[in-house]
Amino acid sequence: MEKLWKKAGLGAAGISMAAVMTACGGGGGGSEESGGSDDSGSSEESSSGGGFGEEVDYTITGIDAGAGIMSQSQQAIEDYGLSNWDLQQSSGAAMTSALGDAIENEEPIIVTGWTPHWKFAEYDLKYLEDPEGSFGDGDDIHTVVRQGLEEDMPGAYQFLDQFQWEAENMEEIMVEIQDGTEPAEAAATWVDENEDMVSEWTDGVEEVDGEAIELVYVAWDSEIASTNVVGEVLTDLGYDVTLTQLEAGPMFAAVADGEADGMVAGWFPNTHASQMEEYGDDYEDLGANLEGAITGLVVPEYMDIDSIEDLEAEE
Ligand code: PBE
Repeated sequence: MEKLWKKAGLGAAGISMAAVMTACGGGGGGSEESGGSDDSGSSEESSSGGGFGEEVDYTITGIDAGAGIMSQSQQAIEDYGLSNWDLQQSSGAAMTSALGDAIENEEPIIVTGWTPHWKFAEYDLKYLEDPEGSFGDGDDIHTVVRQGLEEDMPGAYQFLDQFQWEAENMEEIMVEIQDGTEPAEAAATWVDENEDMVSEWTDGVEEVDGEAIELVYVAWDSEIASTNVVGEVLTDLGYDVTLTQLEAGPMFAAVADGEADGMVAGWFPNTHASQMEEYGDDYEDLGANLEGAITGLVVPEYMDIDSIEDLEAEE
């Protein structure tokens, strides 16, 4: 993971992104809980790792099947010989709800996790080290548009090309949405409160009068936040904006086919490697809108485990 932290700009700080983001967000998990699980978590058992599989029923709590992080987790199951482990398919919302429940009861849980995400502000969490590199070494999140957009809608194209922010910006709005604000409303407030950044994105962009534009996204918390912010700015520029929620494959296909105008959810080069391969020739990649995104397996800090290597298949 070392490379990855460097990429995320954390250098050799020796602490996880999770810890950093918790510190920034001032979230509530409480570091006083870091003493390890006390039910069966004797240190012998922990160091053999055997205890963890049993405790979590050899289950990794995943998200929607089409997410790249699911293929990466499946790869990890192979790379680390976790043959009897089950990658449970659910959704981003079901995953965070299971995580919240587990933390409330201080129970063990292993989830597919990613940064930026509000969960690091809310809970004390850590990424498991991934010495085999099953999750790659991080991504940038790219803006991707249909062929011909530049010609058809130069203003929208220019704005989408200039849209760029940082993990902490995205996380702010994610926390707001998690706290119960409707995504569109949270986006509008965020845009109002971040005029300086937004004016850089719209610098030199001409306004229009009700031109229709459609963005596609998947209901991942990170993409709900970014897509709503971009939609809000386009609305302010005079566009008639439709945000359409799809599964991951159809999202890429829609932009590649020209059915949708664009999206801001391409995690390249690792998480969406297969989509890049399949659709990359048919869309236009406008480059990174956010640098230093991370995917991996995530556990609560109180779990006495540090690496995917510590997990074991049933004996
Ligand atoms: N994610 C969030 C996505 C990309 C954005 C990490 C859940 C995925 O795994 O495909």
